[in-house]
Amino acid sequence: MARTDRIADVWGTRTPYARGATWPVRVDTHLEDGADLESVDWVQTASILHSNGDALDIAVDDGRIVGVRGRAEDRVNHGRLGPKDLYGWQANASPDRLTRPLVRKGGELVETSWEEAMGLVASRTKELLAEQGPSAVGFYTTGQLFLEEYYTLGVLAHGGIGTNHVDGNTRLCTATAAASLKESFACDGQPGSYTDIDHADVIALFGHNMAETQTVLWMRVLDRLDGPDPPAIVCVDPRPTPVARAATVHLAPRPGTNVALMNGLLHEIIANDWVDHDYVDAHAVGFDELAKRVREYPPEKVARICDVPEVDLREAARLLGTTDRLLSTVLQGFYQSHQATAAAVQVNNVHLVRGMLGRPGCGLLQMNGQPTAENTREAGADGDLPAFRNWSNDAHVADLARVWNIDPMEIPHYSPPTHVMQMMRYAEQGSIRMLWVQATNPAVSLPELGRIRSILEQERLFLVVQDIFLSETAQLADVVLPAATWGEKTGTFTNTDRTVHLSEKAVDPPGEARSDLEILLDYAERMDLRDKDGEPLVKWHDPESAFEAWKECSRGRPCDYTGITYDKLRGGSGVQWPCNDENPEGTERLYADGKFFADPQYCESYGRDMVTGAPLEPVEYKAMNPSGKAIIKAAAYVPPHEMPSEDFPLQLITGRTVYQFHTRTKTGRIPQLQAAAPDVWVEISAGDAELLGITEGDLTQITTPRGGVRARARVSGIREGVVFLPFHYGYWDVGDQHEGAGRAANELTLTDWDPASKQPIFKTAAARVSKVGQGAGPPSEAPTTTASAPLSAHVPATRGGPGAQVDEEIEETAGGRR
Ligand SMILES: Nc1nc2c(c(=O)[nH]1)N[C@H]1C(S)=C(S)[C@@H](COP(=O)(O)OP(=O)(O)OC[C@H]3O[C@@H](n4cnc5c(=O)[nH]c(N)nc54)[C@H](O)[C@@H]3O)O[C@H]1N2
Ligand SMILES: Nc1nc2c(c(=O)[nH]1)N[C@H]1C(S)=C(S)[C@@H](COP(=O)(O)OP(=O)(O)OC[C@H]3O[C@@H](n4cnc5c(=O)[nH]c(N)nc54)[C@H](O)[C@@H]3O)O[C@H]1N2
Ligand SMILES: [Mo]
Repeated sequence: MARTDRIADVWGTRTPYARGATWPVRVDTHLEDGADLESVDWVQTASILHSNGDALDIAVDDGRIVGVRGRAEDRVNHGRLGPKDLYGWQANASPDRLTRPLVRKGGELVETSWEEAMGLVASRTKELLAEQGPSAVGFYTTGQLFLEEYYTLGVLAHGGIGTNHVDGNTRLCTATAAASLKESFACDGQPGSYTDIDHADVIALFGHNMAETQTVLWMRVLDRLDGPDPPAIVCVDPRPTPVARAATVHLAPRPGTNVALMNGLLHEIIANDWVDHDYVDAHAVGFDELAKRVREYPPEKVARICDVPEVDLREAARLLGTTDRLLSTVLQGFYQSHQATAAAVQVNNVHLVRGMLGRPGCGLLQMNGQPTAENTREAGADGDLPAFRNWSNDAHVADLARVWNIDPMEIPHYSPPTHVMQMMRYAEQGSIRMLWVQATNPAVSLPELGRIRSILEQERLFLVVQDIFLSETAQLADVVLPAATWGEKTGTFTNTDRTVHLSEKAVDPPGEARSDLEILLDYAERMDLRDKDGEPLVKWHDPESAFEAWKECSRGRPCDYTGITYDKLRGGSGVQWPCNDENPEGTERLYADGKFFADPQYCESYGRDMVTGAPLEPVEYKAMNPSGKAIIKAAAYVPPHEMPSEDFPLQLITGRTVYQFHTRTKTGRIPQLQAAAPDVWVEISAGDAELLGITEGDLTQITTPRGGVRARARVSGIREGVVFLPFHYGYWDVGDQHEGAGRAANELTLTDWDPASKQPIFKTAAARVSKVGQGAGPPSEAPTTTASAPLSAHVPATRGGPGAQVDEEIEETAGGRR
């Protein structure tokens, strides 16, 4: 047994293993001081602070959560946990939790009863439906609830209220994952599996800081790297992330040039004929167009556009082009950057032209970010129709109407679902008059916050916020609904590689807080939503009955859950969908047989034009892809919309650090995590710092055409011309140095989105940085263990101390320690 400070040593003790071997078990446990192992009960769940789906058990003593332990038997993590999960459970018992509903009276939020709060929500909905109809009502949900909750929301919003204004914060997160999969495979769903790490010879990470954002998946990669025949790593990221430091080839492109870079890589793959022509001929359409397009992107030209060394580009292409087992992952460095969908699609193209799908080690993971984002998409809470039904296929709409026992005309499908940036626009213009925000904090997480605040503050907008804390958004609400959260309610959720886990209730929620499912069921009842026989539209009453209803909705669709039950998920490992009569134990990889969900009658989507975003007509799709093959779609590079100028000479990118989660409503209240990354910082290169007279720790002002933010400088190995801000820091615990100035990165970001996925662009904006005041400050408090590692040797190392000790129990087997 090792005891490790998992703030200082984020990834813990190595357990090397060889290609094709089983990843050894290491069980990580963190309990509060004095917890009595003899008297605790263990309650099964999975992690809720990222999309990896690490399975764990909650230790419960006397009705309280006292710690967590990774689940050794689970396929995802083999017992391991990351820092956020090891310490994050403490947020549940925070004294700041919301315990009673609040309503705004005389300008103030005051405590009230559930009866009054829900009565108000229902009566306002009814008034608006009578006055204006369903277009007055919008729902903005999340990637952090459970499948059962999303499905209930999907049914009541689409089938009951009949509004097309339903989206999730998954729009900011994984809309491009879904869009790119729809473009290439005509359907959402990750082809790959985490076990591909066990077999891959090359692992390529595109705009993905896996080391900090899926720490356990990265432990798996690190253990392969420490074993015999380690894989080569290709990293595409402008910052020196821990991934970049472990890479065989690190390409640090200018932000916003991903399409040029991918076209350069594809140019080399095709020019060297590293193409699996048999695979392409049998299973894909569109190759010739790609070959023609990438001819315009020779390495010397791409090296200039992206500002990367030509030799590195060629070497990366050789690695991707000559391996037999390639695993690729893609995340926000592509999804939130310029030409998001077009860039992510080019990664799919690498796998298609190389025939690298459906075999061990040949994985493609268009990653998710949030823990339950997959379910938002599956259940239709992001505006799409449930179970990957196609809103532009009338037969699919009719089939959904059959499942819900309503008239097909009651399901809005006359136009694409309204994405959240458009919903904000409608609220700004006054046509959306009620907005119900669930488990997301748009007053910190949406771009151009000055504008977002002015929209959410409007008197004429009835704002309902359902949260567990009084977030920046909740403070603007007319009604605040206190929710129960993870550990306090039961439900299922699905990670990036389609593994479904059950999360059981371990303790009671605080005060009068209610689960999100209870809140939605109560609303459906108050709205008296009915099917066409006059029966209640929402026919379930608890998580398990909701899950059973969802299973029927998923029957025969790509994400088929019909073979899964709560009991099947209890005790052992999670199960990967599709799980049905044909695949009773689930499905490790999609498209193993070169067959896709792309048949015109079956597919989820006919795709979009990646430049304009216009949906393809059914006839256009049928003409292009009559026999349902994969689709190779080419794209030309165009420069980012906001380029550096004389006034704003730098490129600003934003993102994450390992110790904090999003707007920090949870992690900011956890001593070990908050102390490791207590305040905002700005990463700047040594060259730019020198030019601007800035040294480590100086207070600086970062300005874009939208606003300003104050942050202490971290002089780091980030590429020149680029500055980075973490977006975690909002306004609930600001210190003096921010007085009168902004702190949230999104004060600076722009109102702009990808035409195909509608995902906002958080990763390219022009900015300027200047020093505030005179004299050097103390070093910035940015972590030293991560991408923000300082160049200066004088910055104290990030440590957790006594409260951060974690037990690591390593299985001693042949495959284990070497
Ligand atoms: N610790 C922690 N883990 C998390 C989360 C968290 O908040 N904290 N959130 C979860 C969620 S919801 C998500 S979506 C994921 C996100 O996980 P990631 O996508 O890994 O995280 P980010 O930091 O947003 O962005 C990744 C990288 O993109 C790079 N980048 C920026 N612009 C560009 C560009 O133009 N091109 C390229 N190639 N790279 C670029 C940045 O330098 C950054 O290192 O993390 C999940 N896991
Ligand atoms: N500049 C910039 N902006 C970004 C990003 C970026 O990289 N850069 N990343 C984007 C991405 S990928 C994401 S995912 C978003 C995240 O942005 P948000 O979704 O706004 O961030 P969170 O802090 O996770 O907000 C979740 C809210 O739900 C509450 N909550 C937690 N659990 C529960 C529950 O069980 N029930 C209820 N009802 N509430 C609960 C929390 O207290 C919190 O207020 O930010 C996006 N914004
Ligand atoms: Mo996300």
